[in-house]
Amino acid sequence: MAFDVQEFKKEYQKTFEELFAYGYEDGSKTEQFIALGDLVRGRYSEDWIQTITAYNKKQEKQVYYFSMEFLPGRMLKSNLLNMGILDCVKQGMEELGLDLDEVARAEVDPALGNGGLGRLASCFMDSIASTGLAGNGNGIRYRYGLFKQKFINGYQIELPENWLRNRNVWEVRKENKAVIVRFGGDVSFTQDEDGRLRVNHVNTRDILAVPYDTAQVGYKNGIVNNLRLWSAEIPYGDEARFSTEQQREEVKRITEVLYPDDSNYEGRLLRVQQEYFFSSAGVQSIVRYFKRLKLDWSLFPDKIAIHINDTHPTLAIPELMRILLDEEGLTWDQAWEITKKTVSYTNHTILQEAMERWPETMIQDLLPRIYQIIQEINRRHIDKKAPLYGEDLTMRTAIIANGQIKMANLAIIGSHSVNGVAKLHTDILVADTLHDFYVMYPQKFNNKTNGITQRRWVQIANENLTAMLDETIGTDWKSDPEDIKILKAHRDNKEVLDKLEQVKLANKRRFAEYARKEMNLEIDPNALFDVQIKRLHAYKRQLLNVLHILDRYLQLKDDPKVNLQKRVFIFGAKAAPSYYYAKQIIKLINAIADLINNDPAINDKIKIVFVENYGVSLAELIIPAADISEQISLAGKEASGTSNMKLMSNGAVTMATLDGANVEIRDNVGDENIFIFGLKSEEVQEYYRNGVYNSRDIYDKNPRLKRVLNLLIDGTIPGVEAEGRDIFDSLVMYNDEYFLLKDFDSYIRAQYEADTAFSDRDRWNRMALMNIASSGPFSSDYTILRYADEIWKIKPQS
Ligand code: CR6
Repeated sequence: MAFDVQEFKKEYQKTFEELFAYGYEDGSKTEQFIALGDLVRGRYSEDWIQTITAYNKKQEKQVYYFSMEFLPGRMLKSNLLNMGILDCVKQGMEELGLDLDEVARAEVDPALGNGGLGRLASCFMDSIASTGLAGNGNGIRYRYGLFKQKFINGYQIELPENWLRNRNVWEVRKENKAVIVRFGGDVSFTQDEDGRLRVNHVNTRDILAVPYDTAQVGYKNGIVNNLRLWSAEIPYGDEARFSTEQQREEVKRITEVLYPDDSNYEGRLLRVQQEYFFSSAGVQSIVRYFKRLKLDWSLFPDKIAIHINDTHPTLAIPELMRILLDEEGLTWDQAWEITKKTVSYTNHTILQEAMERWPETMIQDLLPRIYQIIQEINRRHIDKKAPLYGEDLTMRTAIIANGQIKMANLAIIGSHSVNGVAKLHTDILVADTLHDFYVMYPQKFNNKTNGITQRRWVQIANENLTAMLDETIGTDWKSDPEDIKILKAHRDNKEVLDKLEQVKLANKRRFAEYARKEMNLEIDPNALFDVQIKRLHAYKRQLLNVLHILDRYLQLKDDPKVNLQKRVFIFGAKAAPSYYYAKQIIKLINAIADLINNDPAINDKIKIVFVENYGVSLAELIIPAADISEQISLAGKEASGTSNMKLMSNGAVTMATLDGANVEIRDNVGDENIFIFGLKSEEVQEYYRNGVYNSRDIYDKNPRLKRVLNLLIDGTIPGVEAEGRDIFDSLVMYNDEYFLLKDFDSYIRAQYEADTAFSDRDRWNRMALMNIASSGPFSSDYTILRYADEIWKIKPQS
């Protein structure tokens, strides 16, 4: 794939002219990007073919990662980096009078995911290719990604995100690989001459699933894997059956738009159609591949692993059963054995509102044959387990109950592995949320703590830090992330600490520039940048952050001379459009920003920056500029978190509750390099169990907190009369579901410790250094190797 600069320049000019019939100098940034994208795709295509051919020839076991969401971010620089030609292309572009970064920004950031779960899937795709594993992604090619967020008068407004407006240079439409997915219809049975039952499934509504493939380039290893996203279309030759505009619209609707909910499920018909659509298409194309190998069906699990990312693709289980039973004529026991051995499942949340449950009648109408199979799985499960575990426990694990189908139960029963995404999360699954299943299947449960790819989150997002690390510890950390620990040897090296401070300052200036240009806000790069970037959710407690800001505000109002560290509070968060409370919090934060940013008495000691339309690209700008990483969810609620890992890798110090992967971050950096506060998970559990929490009581007895809370309702903050009242009531009158009031004091204390630490530059730089140096174990390369070794049973290619 290598180039020399001259060769690249020639090829780029040629590609551009062939595409647009004029010189690149006259092209728009978008055109310049498209030409570069086309050139790059052409450049890896040989390796792409080669990789797939080799897998097929060697009949290597392959994993298929089924995920409703992938959140790759812009792909140009990531592909260039992994191909090992980033520097060469950068120089070539420069010699052509172009700035690679500017051209790269013309790529539309495809927001085909909501948050952590989708981004994790993309980090995993990068790591699967980069560690040399035979792996494929399987998902949906949404016509519209997650909505674009705008603030109007401080309120969130959602606009459609037409990410395909300028053509997607990375995807390849594979019409010849399309499959038919069937909905509805009538099921009946007839008996063959040999006595076998034959299933007749007729009068179905048939939808064509067309795959669009995108290369997943491994890091300097020549491996190029495949991500397959399916699009719904009218079957060729079947146009007559979809003669009205409405019928045609219904087909297209299936892959039209991503549901904008994060850790919350919407029990809509269209959503379950999406889930079956991509699960069925994926399973069908896998079976088609396996059949070409001409092996005995019993070898299926030796060649194929299907991983389901949360319960969204769970219908892959009954779909595989259906194909093996109805189309391939296997017996139930054979099919069941194969299915269980093939499928594994990751749970990403314990929140009840995120647990998918579908009305039985909905599934029965939409997928009559799948419904029968689920019923049979359920019947056999109960028959088998009730004598062993008793009626009560067994019925609690039933797939169908009270007219609902519980997807997590189906996923656990129909797979051989169930994992959580951080140690604490897995412990809670085992001890509590999924305890009944743990009693039945202890061997299925395991932990796989999430990870992130430092290729995107350090090498691409933070070039300053990358250069500084290369200079200080060499370049091995790029291929072996653990090697970054060598940096610890420099913890007392003043020169290195100063350099690190300069790197951070440069990144903060870059963000300040953005705030000035895009938001018309002046911020001081020397202030402490305090960052909370994640979806807006009550359990993530952005409001606790707000209470701290208001507390500071009051102190400065009382005494403008009070010795407080100058801080810039940076927020990025989208709220699900129907999540009313979350949207009220957005409005509140924007109103407080207006108030404080424009109050001359505060004298810039506090600035609040709430960026619009937070996503992967903005994360790449903000994370390298962060001093503090806010990870302040109520203990037990955040399954893992992954921004915590990205921020630590970039030298931010974590302000954390002992939740999700924060616990493991603490274990790695040590208590002196993190700020821990708040209730522990067991304490929260205990409060829920004995029900003695009384937030009103705390409000009455804590004058400092009371004063802060009263700001929400006393007119101090203009324009939030309704929001302020509702939020106040949720905390004080309706007993504060997420214990903000309980954790307030210890949070404030931790924040003042952070102020003190920050004012000692050497101390702070050392903390930042220790965070970077301890971030290696959170590489998704290691996470993925553990999945491969312990769950999928596949080995890196040699
Ligand atoms: N919302 C968890 O809440 C975790 C990611 C990826 C989440 C978050 O803590 O880091 O998954 N859960 O494992 C779901 O999406 C259901 C998330 O992103």
